[in-house]
Amino acid sequence: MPDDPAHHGRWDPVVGLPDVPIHVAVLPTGQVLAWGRRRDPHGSLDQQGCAPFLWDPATGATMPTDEPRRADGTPVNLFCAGHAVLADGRLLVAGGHVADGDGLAQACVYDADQGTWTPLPDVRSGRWYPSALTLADGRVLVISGSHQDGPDQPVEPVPEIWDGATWSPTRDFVGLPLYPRVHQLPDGRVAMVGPNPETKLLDPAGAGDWTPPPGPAIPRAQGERQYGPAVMYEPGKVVYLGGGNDAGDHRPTDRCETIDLTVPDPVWTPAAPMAFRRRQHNATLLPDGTVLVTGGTSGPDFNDLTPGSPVHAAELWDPATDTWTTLAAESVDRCYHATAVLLPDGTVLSGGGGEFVVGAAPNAPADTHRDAQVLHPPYLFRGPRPTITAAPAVITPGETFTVTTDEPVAAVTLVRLSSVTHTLNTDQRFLRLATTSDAADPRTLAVTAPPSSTDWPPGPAMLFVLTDDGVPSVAHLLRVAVTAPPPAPAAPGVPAAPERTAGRPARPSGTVVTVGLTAQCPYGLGPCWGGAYSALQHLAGVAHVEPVPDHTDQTAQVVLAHRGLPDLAGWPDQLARWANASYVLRGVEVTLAGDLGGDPGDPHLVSPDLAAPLRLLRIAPGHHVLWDLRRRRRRSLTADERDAHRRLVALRASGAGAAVRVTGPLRLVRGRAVMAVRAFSGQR
Ligand SMILES: [Cu+2]
Repeated sequence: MPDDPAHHGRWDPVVGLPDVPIHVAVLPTGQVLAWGRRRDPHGSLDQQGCAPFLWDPATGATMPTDEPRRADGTPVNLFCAGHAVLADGRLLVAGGHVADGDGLAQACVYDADQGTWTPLPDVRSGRWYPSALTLADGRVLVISGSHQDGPDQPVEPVPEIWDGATWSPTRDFVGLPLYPRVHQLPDGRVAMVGPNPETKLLDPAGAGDWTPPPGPAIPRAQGERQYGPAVMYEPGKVVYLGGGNDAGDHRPTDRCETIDLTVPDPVWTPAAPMAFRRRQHNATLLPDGTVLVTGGTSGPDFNDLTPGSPVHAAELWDPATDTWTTLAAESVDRCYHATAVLLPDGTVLSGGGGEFVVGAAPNAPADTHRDAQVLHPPYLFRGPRPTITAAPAVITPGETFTVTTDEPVAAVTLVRLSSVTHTLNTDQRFLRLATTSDAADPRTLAVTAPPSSTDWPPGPAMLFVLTDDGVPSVAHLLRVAVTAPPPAPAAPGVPAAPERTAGRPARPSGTVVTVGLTAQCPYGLGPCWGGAYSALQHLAGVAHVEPVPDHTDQTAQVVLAHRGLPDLAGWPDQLARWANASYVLRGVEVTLAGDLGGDPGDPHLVSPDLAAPLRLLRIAPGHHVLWDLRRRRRRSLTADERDAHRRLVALRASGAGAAVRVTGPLRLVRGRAVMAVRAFSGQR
């Protein structure tokens, strides 16, 4: 019965919206706040101002709302910001957009009751694609995001925490991914589970130390998994869904893994795969504890919109049985810049997509979606809905409270209000609450609130009751109060502004290797650096990775533990294991010193650092390791570079001094390393 909505759900018709809902938050008023990339849909993609609007699920009406401004009245563009729903129900938004890769340092809050934005003190640097997360004690972690520093576009390595009055830095973490997948754990720490393959834990108390999780450091499968969502489907339990790029065909994966971060030795464990490969998809927790996946593309390009590549069918994962059910298909591509959120009536709003630049040109206007579509999940077709007739407006962790319903129900659940952008929703949570029904009237329930604030960070939440058949009520909106103790004041000696290089070991003295990496992410290696930084550290022989890449040339610099050549044969597979095709190894270049040897017409470099004389060949355009990001191809060789080998041969023929320093790309020819000479210095 493919059309039976009780099995596959049903989509409403597409509704038009004033702008693309790239950033979406469900407000305590039940309305939805959204904004897109630009204030004027026909204007530049990089204007300041973003024209937020409200959408009322009850009436379908949209209306403009206040526009965020700095304290001096300058409008700010909240596109590419990170956001979190605060304990008091306001939405905190940090960072924003100047240009791709270059973020704003602003922060502000939106008050749904007033319909106004209020500026906060700036964050420490421009943050483009940061994540924000409400912590157990009500403070807010803001982490990652890139900004422009001359030609480089470094990712801000220092996270910071908002305590309601000031921002405080935590320990730095070089190599943060953009929009890190962060979640509050029941033990108080914050888990960063992606898109990098290695899971890291941040303790937001005190100085904010980072640790790997206990137990063996087992990376999540399939390496770097960009634009795959992570969902904490129970306190401490996370599922990572698809994303990334297969090292072979560059398509995203359908694979899913779970990790239970409440046990002593957490490991990523395979879960059932999705029916479709997906990247740029959204994952939404539903009132019955299942996880809905919508949209995304199955094609090899970053945001592959080739007909057939975007996935229109939704699917539903049940953590209790680890099974997937394919649901009805939506009408529109929902890929890059699409969003999905659970609405208080148990339906899901899926909207947006588009508004990006590939190379020099923006996406086709037809691929920009100023619209949304509502899914009625299968549970809404399985019988009459129960009704909550009374429930408190505020609950406190650990307490027991009373809920009355119009009929006996089988379960009471809580879903936190949340916000979403770029397949990232840090705040969404689900919990099944323990209940006892009254012996005299089963419609009166004694319900146990979440045990503690670490299990359930404070803030607005949707309370649902469900029938035996899993049919949910419309939510009762309430607020979970803060009970976690206020944070201990930072110990003296905590760095006020930790230095990027502080406390790092001295740079080793081995060969310096320039590594050409082509990022699948269209913004290049400057902002899209975290996965590459992490993968480079796993290459054989690498003792040090420079903390900031060269954005102009799209290269990274590593230092080997030894003098001599890098492991040319092993590196491509080693990189693929960790970075997948999120980064492709374009080639490596080194500068080596030695004496010229070999036939006069076929010079070799001879050095005690080299196991064998290194053949020096003429450079061809396809060898160049440096990249032209705008044109998306290797840089052209200059006349001097094309001529370098001829001049080297002439030097050798002249019989003049043999000591040279030669720079050029290395590659393997029939299993032997050769260097294409791009430049050299020596006696003439
Ligand atoms: Cu974006």
